[in-house]
Amino acid sequence: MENRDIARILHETALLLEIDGAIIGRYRSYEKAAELLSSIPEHVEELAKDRAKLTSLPGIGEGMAGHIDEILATGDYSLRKKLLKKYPATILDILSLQGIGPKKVALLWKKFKAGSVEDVAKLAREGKLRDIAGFGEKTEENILKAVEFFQRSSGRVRLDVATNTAAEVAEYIRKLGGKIESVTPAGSLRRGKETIGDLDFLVIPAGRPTQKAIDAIFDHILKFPPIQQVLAHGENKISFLLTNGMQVDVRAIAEESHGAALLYFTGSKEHNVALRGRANAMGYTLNEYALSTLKGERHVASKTEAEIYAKLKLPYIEPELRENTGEIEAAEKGALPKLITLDDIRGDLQMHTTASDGHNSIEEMAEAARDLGYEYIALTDHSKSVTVANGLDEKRTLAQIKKIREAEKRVGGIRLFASSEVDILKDGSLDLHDDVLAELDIVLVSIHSYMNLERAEMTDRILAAIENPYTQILAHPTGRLILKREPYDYDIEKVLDACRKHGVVVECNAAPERLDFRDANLRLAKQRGVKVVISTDAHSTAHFDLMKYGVQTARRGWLEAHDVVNTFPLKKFLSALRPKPARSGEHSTARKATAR
Ligand code: DGT
Ligand code: CA
Ligand code: CA
Ligand code: ZN
Repeated sequence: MENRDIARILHETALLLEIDGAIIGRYRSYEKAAELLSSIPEHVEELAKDRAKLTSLPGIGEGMAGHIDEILATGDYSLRKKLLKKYPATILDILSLQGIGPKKVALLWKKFKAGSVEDVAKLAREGKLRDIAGFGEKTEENILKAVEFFQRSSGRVRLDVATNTAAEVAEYIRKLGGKIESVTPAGSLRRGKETIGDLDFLVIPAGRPTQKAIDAIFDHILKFPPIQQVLAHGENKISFLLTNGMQVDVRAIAEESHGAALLYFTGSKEHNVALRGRANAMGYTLNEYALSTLKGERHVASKTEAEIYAKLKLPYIEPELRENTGEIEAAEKGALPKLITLDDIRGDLQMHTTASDGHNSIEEMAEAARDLGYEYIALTDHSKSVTVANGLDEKRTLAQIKKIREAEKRVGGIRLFASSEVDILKDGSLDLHDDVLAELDIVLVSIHSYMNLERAEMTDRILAAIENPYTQILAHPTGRLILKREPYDYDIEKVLDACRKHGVVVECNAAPERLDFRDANLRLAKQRGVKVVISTDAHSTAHFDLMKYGVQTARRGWLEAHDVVNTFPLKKFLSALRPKPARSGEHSTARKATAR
């Protein structure tokens, strides 16, 4: 069992306990354990073999260790199951509505027996929520908006959940060994979309496939333990539902049609339709088996995607670009971007340490980053207004800067930027005094409050932050949380133009719940001449691995290495940032952010 699976069960238990009115200490202990498990690099299933190792983890006592053992042994947890007898499983969906927490869910259950998003929507439509303490007419309106958002996105899962699930499915299928040639994920996952509807796999049987061989392959796959229901079982296709709710489609295809099938099942549908139109205009037909002459009497190409593109007089088009948003026209003109890759990344410019809400120390983060081969990182703990994350005030920020300087000497081999994720206040001013901003090597700014301002006010607020001479990077620029929270409403083009004017870089936050800027906005940033930085917003060393999702999103935004400042070597990176304001005081102990 993976850490995240155990963490999910503990997290749900915490939520159900809170809804059930348990005391804070009780549900917080589950929540803390869940957070810990999803952030540590060690494999808990291994650790749990030795009780002392498990209980040496911070916040894991004998009691919690016992619960973890139970989850590992049974795949579920009795308290969670007991609570789910009392409340419908759909009650947890209500929590994905923005602005509704466990306390409100508990209240709605007590008063109306509302146990699903539909129940809550009905109450809101009937105007029954406005008179409850803590709700009101405005909340009712917001709930209806949130319901609409929920229904639009329901059934889809985040890219990281889909990626991890796909890896487990593929690993299981690979146990077939010599019976298969290959197994490849296709569909929206291969295109790196931020949310995934279902997983699509292509399996190529070894040798000349007989129906018997395909049946044997499918028989093996259908024994994958997490399957909860088989949805379809045909000659060359099976579909099933996993216990985590994801649907999986698997198709068996002969080796000779590998490229055609991969092209077809990778999609997008819109890209396929456009390619088929092009094929027809050239006197061909294109389907999942081959590119053929119009009457289908001769196969022109089928083995690799590249061959098919070539016959259509196009260079190879990367999966992330296949959305029919101009990639075919660009390919025709030889104007496709040379997309950024994970290997291009040389540093990570947003992360948190134990000084605010991170799990690891400055040294631990620095060593892990150095081991990844990074040349530089910025340590960006929260500033004081973000009290829930134990944000740092001026005094603590100055102390943190000192610690970062010392850690840099101790760790060696990597440049550490003393930085801060400075909160943008409601009026657009920054949350730290200028004297302290001047001491920082890099100033990141972002919003964590008043996210529902009117469009004009929000635009002005962000513009004011960009105009602040200390601002260098605008972090998670739209504040959206995938499947949870809509982006702030503001004039993105105006903001991008201000970024270009002032040399402010925009972030592509790689955390899979954010991916912010999203693909289309990254493309817009590039068109408007604004540079991008891809950062993980790591809250532990394990999160450095999330960089891949940021890079994938950047690829979907057509970005090349030269569009992204953290692909640059140290010196060039620093010169790509907005210069710091000239200093007036002469007593400063600050050091200019130089490459040395
Ligand atoms: P998803 O699962 O909603 O995240 O998105 P996809 O793109 O994975 O869509 P899915 O799973 O329905 O189908 C996988 C691929 O199969 C899709 O990207 C393109 C291809 N495909 C599916 N249906 C059609 C169709 O009606 N026409 C064409 N040309 N291609 C299709
Ligand atoms: Ca799919
Ligand atoms: Ca599918
Ligand atoms: Zn933040």
